[in-house]
Amino acid sequence: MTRLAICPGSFDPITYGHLDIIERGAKIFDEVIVAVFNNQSKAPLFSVEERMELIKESTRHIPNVTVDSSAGLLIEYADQKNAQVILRGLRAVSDFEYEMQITAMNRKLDNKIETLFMMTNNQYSFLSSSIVKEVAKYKADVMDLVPSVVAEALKKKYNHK
Ligand code: COD
Repeated sequence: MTRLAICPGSFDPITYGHLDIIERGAKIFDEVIVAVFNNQSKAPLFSVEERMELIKESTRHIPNVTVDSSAGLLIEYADQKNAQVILRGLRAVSDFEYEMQITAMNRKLDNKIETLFMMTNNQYSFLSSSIVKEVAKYKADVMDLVPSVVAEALKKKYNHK
């Protein structure tokens, strides 16, 4: 049986923190689908297509990773794909409460699919898409935080030369 994990998120845009979770997941599972969803509580900077393209460029080196998107419920998507696992990253205690809520709701909707959490790599524990957008907007260097294609895309979005 192919062991398939879905790595869902808004990825607006993908950061080295996300990429670390995706790379580590790809070592454990036969296949990882990075799936872009809209988070109702976040207004995205990049369109779904732009986010997918940035993830594709950033994960080109990982052969068992594919990129997809969905406008539906995560648990229904995971079920349609016959995934065994939803893979999420955890940074700090502040992530925990939110993750517990969505995991509990997903389990109520479908209890076959497990949610697994991977602790962030220490060096990325402070890193989030929001913080990257905040500093990129003010022209700070984000090369250590995101793949270079993402840094370029941020410059374009904010009309920086
Ligand atoms: N280190 C490690 N992990 C990280 C880091 C980092 N520096 N940064 C982010 N991550 C992890 C996050 O913890 C998360 O696991 C993943 O990477 C993606 O993060 P985000 O911020 O891009 O994604 P979220 O949290 O906005 O994603 C939420 C979903 C879009 C998955 C959620 O809203 C959803 O499932 N939407 C679909 C509709 C649905 O089913 N809703 C019902 C849920 S109960």
